[in-house]
Amino acid sequence: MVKACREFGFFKVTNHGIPIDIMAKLEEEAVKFFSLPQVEKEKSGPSNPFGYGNKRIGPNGDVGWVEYLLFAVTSKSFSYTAMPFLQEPSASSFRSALNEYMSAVRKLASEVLELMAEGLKIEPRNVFSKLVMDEKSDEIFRLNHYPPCPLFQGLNYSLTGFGEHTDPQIISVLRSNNTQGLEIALRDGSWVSVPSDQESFFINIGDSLQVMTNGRFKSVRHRVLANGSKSRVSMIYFGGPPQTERIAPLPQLMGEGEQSLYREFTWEEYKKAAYKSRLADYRLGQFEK
Ligand code: GA4
Repeated sequence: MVKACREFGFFKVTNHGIPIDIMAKLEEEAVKFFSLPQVEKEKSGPSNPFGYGNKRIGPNGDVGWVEYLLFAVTSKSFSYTAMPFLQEPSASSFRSALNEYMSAVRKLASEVLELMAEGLKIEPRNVFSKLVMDEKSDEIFRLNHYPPCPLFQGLNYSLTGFGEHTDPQIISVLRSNNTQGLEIALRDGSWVSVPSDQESFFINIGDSLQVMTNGRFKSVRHRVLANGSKSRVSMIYFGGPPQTERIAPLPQLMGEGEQSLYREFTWEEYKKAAYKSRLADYRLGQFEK
């Protein structure tokens, strides 16, 4: 795992013990929502920064062939303020699917983070996991729908579903249906397509974990290409620390005389900077020493 985090900032988790039913149920609810008439969906939008979004990504002009629901999670529970339909009694199955999925995936993220600490031989075992498990942790949840784009079917050209970027948080856990599209960048800048696997989870190292490991782990640049004929549905959990948390290399990881590659900042500051940036920007650049 440590090798994968150093080389790719990315890996796949199999045999995780989370019943496929939990993923299938949430996927079904997501598909139901994205199949609603556009006017209905728009009632929960535009996303700024939470709610229903269509083609526009973030506040600075990025676009993609994607529609999505972005949820804020505060004190471990979903906030539906931007999404009136989810407050209706009729949405109770959607809400329970979200809650069930979220608790399973948060636990998985925490276990994976503990294995990372173990792999790095640092104590305590929960140095990373305690940040996302904290009552005040800053968690985001995202449902993405990449509709098929028939115009591009059979053509040797691909449409960007979600443009290249790294995730600002500590860790992201992604699950998608059986439609391909996710690509990750290798260290030499080449792009590799990740075969879809609806029973597994994919882990992205985020910028904050890169900083906490003083660059040992790399946040992974990734993107999604839209498919000509099949729709892709993905669900992503983003685990961030509490707003006031200082993001800095862990002292127990630093070698003798090793200096931090980054100047000090809090998660709140980093997020603020992220929301001022374009999707593809190298956001850690302005925090490097
Ligand atoms: C990338 C990771 C998460 O999807 C996200 C994204 C957020 C958004 O879609 O609103 C951002 C993007 C993400 C990074 C830079 C900013 C913010 C769009 C954008 C241009 C929810 C997040 O936390 O950062």
